[in-house]
Amino acid sequence: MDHLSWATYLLAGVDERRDLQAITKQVDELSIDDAYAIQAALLELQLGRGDTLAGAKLGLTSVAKQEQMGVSEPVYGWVPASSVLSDDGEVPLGELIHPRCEPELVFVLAQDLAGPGVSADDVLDATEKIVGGIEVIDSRYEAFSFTLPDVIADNTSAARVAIGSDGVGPRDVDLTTLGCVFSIDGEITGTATGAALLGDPAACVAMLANHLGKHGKKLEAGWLVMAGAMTDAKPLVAGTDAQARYAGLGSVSIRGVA
Ligand code: OOG
Ligand code: MG
Repeated sequence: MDHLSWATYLLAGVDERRDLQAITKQVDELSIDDAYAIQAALLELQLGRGDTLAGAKLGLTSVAKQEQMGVSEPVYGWVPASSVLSDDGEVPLGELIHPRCEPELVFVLAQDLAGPGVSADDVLDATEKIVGGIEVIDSRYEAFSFTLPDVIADNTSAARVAIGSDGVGPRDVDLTTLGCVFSIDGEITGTATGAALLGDPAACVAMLANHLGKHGKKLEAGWLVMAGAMTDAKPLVAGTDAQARYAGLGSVSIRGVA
């Protein structure tokens, strides 16, 4: 399989703000390994254009998201620096295809984390602080519909992310009971605690470090690591105000602008 040509196919969708037919509709088989190889080639293309890495992400770590997307396994991807929104939280919609937004806990790392063998405890030791965030996802596939390998190849739908300004030390909070209230235009659309993320957000980050270890990569000091959405995602259209309020972490807001 030609990983670079599929990466180029996906990047054209990003650049031209156009949705694409899923890869699995066009090939007989797309293995998970091939999907991560396409994802790696896509990242190389982005870095080759001057982007840098701000961190890494998990996706589909909550039952709410797995049920919404019909995919029941976690996925791992990258957070390019160009995807981090400025503090005003404005999301220019002309740059995106059919964005959705979702509340996420974000780990800011003080130390590298290299798998295999990384535990949830190791993650807490390596974390500087936990902050609240909102991810804007934007599947490059038609109808926001995909299989597991498709979404992996597409860097797990990553598009934009807003990061809160208040953080808390990883051992100054119980991540499993940390509550989140997500609202769209002032209406609460979802609530969850950290335990929604496979029982423990730190264990999710450990899984990501161990996944990267298999590919000779690691999570790096200074990176943002997004643990995955705690509730299902909601459409972000012009004028939409999305707000995520987190116990002890303050709130994060974004707004879709035409
Ligand atoms: C896949 C990306 C999932 C999350 O937090 O669950 C993700 C998608 O839903 O398009 O980022
Ligand atoms: Mg997400």
